[in-house]
This record gives sequence, C-alpha cells and structure tokens, in this order.
Amino acid sequence: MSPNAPLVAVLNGPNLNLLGERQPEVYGRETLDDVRRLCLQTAQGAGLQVDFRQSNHEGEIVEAIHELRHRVGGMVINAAAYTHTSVAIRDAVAVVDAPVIEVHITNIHRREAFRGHSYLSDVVDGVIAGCGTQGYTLAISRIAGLLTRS
Ligand code: CA2
Repeated sequence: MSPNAPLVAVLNGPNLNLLGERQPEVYGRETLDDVRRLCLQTAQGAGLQVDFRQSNHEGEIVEAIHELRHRVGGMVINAAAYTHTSVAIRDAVAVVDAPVIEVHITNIHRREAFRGHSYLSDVVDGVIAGCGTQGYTLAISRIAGLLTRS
C-alpha cells in the first residue's frame, strides 16, 4: 500500500465495542475487530488506507473528526446512540470537506421511534442502514468510487 494512498476514517460510537458479545439477535455475531478487518480488506482492495476508531465519549468523537477532517479522502461514521442525540457531532461532521457516509448496522427506521431521527443524515453525503456490517464495506466502496471519479 502506497503511503500516499487516500485515507478513509471509520469512526464508531458508544457501545459498539460490545458488538458480537451481547444482543446478537439485533446486531449479529461479528465483533468490532471483525468489522475492522472487513474495512481494512475492502479499503486495501480499493487502494485506500483506513484509520478505524471507536469511542464511548462524545467529545472524543468530536476531536477525532477535527483531527481527521483535513487528512481524509472520506469518512464513515456509525455514531451509534449519539446519532439520535448529538448536535456536537453533527456540527463537527458538517465541516468535513470530504464525503461522509453514515452507517447503521440495523435498520433504524424499523426500530423504536427515537432511533428514526438522525442528527447526521442531512449533513452527510450518504446513509446506509439495515445492511448489517456489510454497510461499512458498502460505504468504503462508495467513497472509493467518489474519489476515483474526482
Ligand atoms: O444500528 C446501528 O448501527 C446503531 O447505530 C447501533 C447503536 C444504536 O444506538 C443505534 O440506534 C443504531 C447501538 C450500538 C451498540 O451496539 C451494541 C452491540 C452489542 C451489544 C450492545 C450494544
């Protein structure tokens, strides 16, 4: 992989570190490490580098977005529960110049009503929900497509 390959950040919000350990009937059996590997594999195939992170803290996610926003060719974000609550993460995402794709493992529109609203959806370039962990690979492929087109 060339050190000049465009970087894609994959940011994960609270409790996603528990993936595969609890509620497999909702979130499946894959762990966050499996998702990391999936993302690395997909990115490598598309000639992209990946910076994969998870945090349970809102401010840390905001700071990660600030740190990465000038360095990335694209961003994939599953803000987890902060999707439905965080104006701070929304405001940070809104100033990322590169394409941002919002991902949810589950179909948030088929769950509790409070999950149906996202503070991010109208400031990102694309939204993928309900495709399981494949949503992450779809998002990376989309970013790769946008980068080769430009
Ligand atoms: O479907 C998604 O990806 C979500 O972003 C996941 C969030 C949820 O709050 C959103 O409404 C939808 C929850 C992530 C927590 O994941 C867990 C995994 C296993 C056990 C417990 C939580």
